[in-house]
Amino acid sequence: MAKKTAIRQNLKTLQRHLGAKKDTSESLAGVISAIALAGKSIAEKVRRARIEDVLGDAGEINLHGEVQQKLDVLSNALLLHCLSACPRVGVCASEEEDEPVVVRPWSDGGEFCVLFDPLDGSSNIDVAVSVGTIFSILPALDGPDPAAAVLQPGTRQIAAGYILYGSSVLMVLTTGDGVDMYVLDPSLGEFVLVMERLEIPSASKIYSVNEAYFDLFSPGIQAYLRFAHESGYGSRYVGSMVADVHRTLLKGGVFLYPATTKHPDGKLRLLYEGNPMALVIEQAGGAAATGEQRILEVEPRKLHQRCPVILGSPEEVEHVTRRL
Ligand code: P6P
Repeated sequence: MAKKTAIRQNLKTLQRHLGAKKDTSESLAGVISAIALAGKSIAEKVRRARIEDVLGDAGEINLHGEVQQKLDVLSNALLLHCLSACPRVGVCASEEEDEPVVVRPWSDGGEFCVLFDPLDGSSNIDVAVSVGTIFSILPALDGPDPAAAVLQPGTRQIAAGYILYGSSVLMVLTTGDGVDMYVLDPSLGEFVLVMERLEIPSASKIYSVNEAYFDLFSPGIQAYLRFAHESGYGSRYVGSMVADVHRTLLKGGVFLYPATTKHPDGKLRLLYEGNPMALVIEQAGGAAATGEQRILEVEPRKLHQRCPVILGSPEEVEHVTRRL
């Protein structure tokens, strides 16, 4: 299990904890609070989805050719609304938006660029499987084209994390000095700190991959999977990145979405899935690689570019990468 400092007494809300952190400015805390506010609304919509009949697809196809779920569209709108109302947000970029959304220029206080996947794994909602919001916060850039700020490598992230809508609603967040976990307390309507400075187990015999693609994987990935089968590893795969990464963070192991012959860059998006998850895992003492380099060092070329993802316990990631 992840090492943790159990927080029993003097409950700390997200806002109070961020206010006390030396590495978190008031303006950054304001952006994170805006994400938390949107997350509370999304959590309510996800919980009541079947009651309010917002399940199923919205009848639209997004730019990736994927059927947009109604809740994708709603979650995207909630995040854009809450972030646009935050005076320090300059640019937003979303899996559900073709292009970046410029909210306000640097000269008007647009200090941060926020990228997000509003509801990752949304195709699982109809069967009540955990889904999540993934977010990445970069510095905005003072220049003629504010939207250019989205194309920065993951090492430039100021903060990153996810909100998991599961058996409980929780936020995992790093602002560059360790990883903290908050749970939404429904009686308070607040995210409350429950684990501080999480550390991922250095090794754990769990691997998480969609083995249906075995024949499409590279010989190196196939060799790793044979090693795992022969070494008594357990397999866990939810098919919702936030759920699979969260389990990996707490229990250790490795999560893989590698390149295949059909998708040479894998399926997951670099800027709002790979980078934020890589920062969280590295800040918890883990490793996150594409198979060729650290995910955080990939130089982005396009907003929606994909990247292979191999992340988790350092020893488990090494078992994979040494075979590639
Ligand atoms: P596959 C969900 O659709 C998602 O984007 C991620 O949350 C998840 O890790 C991946 O796709 C699952 O993809 O090909 O295994 O169904």
